[in-house]
Amino acid sequence: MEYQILKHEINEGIALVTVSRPQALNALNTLFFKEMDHLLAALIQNNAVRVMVLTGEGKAFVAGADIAEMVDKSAMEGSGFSRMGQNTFRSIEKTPFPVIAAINGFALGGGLELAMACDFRIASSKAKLGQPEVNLGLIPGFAGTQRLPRLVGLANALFLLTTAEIISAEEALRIGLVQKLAEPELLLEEAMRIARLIASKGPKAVQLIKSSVRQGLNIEFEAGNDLEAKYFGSLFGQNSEGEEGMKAFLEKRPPVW
Ligand code: CO8
Repeated sequence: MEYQILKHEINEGIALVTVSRPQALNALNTLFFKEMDHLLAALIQNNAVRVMVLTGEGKAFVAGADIAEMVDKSAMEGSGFSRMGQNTFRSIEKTPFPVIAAINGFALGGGLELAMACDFRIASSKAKLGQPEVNLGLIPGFAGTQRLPRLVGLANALFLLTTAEIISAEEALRIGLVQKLAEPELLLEEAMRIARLIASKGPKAVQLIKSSVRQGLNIEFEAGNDLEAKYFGSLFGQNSEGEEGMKAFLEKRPPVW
């Protein structure tokens, strides 16, 4: 597929994906969702990919869903657009590898929803984040009403969603919406440093952590424990990743994954 909006490159197990539609502040349109679905499927098939970093080109990470595309939609078309975005963002959440959002600027509306579908977020100290949908007489439609309270708690989520307040990167860090800040010119370097750190760990263990944590959130605690015990066991045995990691420790050498 010829990508018009998404740029991507894969180096040393890290897929760097850039939303590149800067003339519209990377606003999310139907083409974006088609391209992202296609690219995610290709990255999942590629066993070399251990971590993905997602960022935006220009002064925005993503300034929201494309208002120009949405304005004429009927109720049914609006729901369809919402479903399309929800499905794509769910696919990001379900990738076997961790996905890091590197928030380089505005992350508004659908843009913050996209960042929230990633596993964690690093932001430029100049980034601005918010859910301004109510300014447009809308609500978030890409699962923002579901993910935001899970990430920052009920009251912080309702505050952001109902006031449409745009918050600074520092405030986002304070409420746990982002996990780390970096100077704007060092953001990508820092995101890649963290991606390389994760890529250096036991690859199967990293995948099983993502799967255990994400699946565990949606099931009973005891069922989550069962899942964890099953995954834990799968890392043991002859020629297993766990065997190599533990032997390497005891033999005082780096592991060979
Ligand atoms: N959609 C379409 N175009 C956009 C968007 C957007 N979300 N954001 C910016 N643009 C365009 C502008 O129209 C402008 O285009 P042009 O040059 O042709 O006039 C260009 O990008 C540059 O933008 P500005 O000139 O406005 O740049 P500023 O630096 O002055 O302002 C802002 C930056 C503050 C980010 C401003 O652009 C803005 O407020 N953007 C809209 C932010 C917003 O409201 N986002 C939420 C959108 S709604 C949403 O995301 C709902 C998600 C769920 C959808 C569910 C499906 C049904």
